Amino acid sequence: RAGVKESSVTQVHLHEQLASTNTEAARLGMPWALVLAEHQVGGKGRLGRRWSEAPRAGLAMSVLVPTPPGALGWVPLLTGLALHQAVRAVTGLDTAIKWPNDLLAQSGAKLAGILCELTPAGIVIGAGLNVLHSRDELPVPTATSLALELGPGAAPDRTDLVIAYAGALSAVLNAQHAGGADAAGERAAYRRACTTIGARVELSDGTGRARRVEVEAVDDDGRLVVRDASGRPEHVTAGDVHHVRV
Ligand code: BT5
Repeated sequence: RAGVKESSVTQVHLHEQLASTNTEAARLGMPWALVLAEHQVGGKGRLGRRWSEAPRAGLAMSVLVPTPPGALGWVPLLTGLALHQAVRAVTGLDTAIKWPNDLLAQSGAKLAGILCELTPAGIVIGAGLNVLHSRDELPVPTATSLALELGPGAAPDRTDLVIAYAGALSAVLNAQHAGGADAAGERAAYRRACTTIGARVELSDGTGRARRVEVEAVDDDGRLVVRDASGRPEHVTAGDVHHVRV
């Protein structure tokens, strides 16, 4: 990738307790410093929702990266790809990416969520991953953890996951920055791992209104291309999808 400066995580800030690693990464304002918390007590989800953690069971990780030129819509999606790759590299588990970036187990239960926030200093990329949780430690019935998915005796090492994620995140973002075939390769990898493409889903726009649509693709801006009953294609930037089983 001649001429493109490669970036990667340069520092790790490990906190015993924080309200939100995203808030701390924004406050710190240091590009590529990875902020971790053993216990995140005020975790933020998307659209004003909450992300719940059990102490020392999950991973809450945030990093501020300089805002890349163009293609901003792909940053949250490629973050999902990086986490998917890290989980596979460390545990062998093949997770499904639900657009834009939830990681689901094969059962459809949620393993991880991602929140990207645009700030004047750059994009704060936050990821929450359920690692060691027992059933009782999970906040909602729709959640699962890597330990539960892998079964007894196979609890993955959280440090290994942090290292794999930091490496994968810098690799996908550097490739996106390089453009051309590198960027196209990452987008193709995302599309392969994203099980929302080709699915029939309930699409809600955050106001509680939901409709059933068919998903055709993720376009070059990272938007979902859907078709409703009228057959008219539409490009969706934000919202929630629920995979519908048929
Ligand atoms: C997300 O939101 O999935 C994004 C979560 C991002 C969390 C990370 S942790 C590090 C960084 N710092 C932060 O403050 N945030 C980021 P959303 O799609 O809105 O999903 C939230 C919903 O998922 C909640 O309303 C619950 O129903 C459910 N949920 C909450 N905690 C969960 C968990 N640990 N596992 C699975 N589902 C959970």
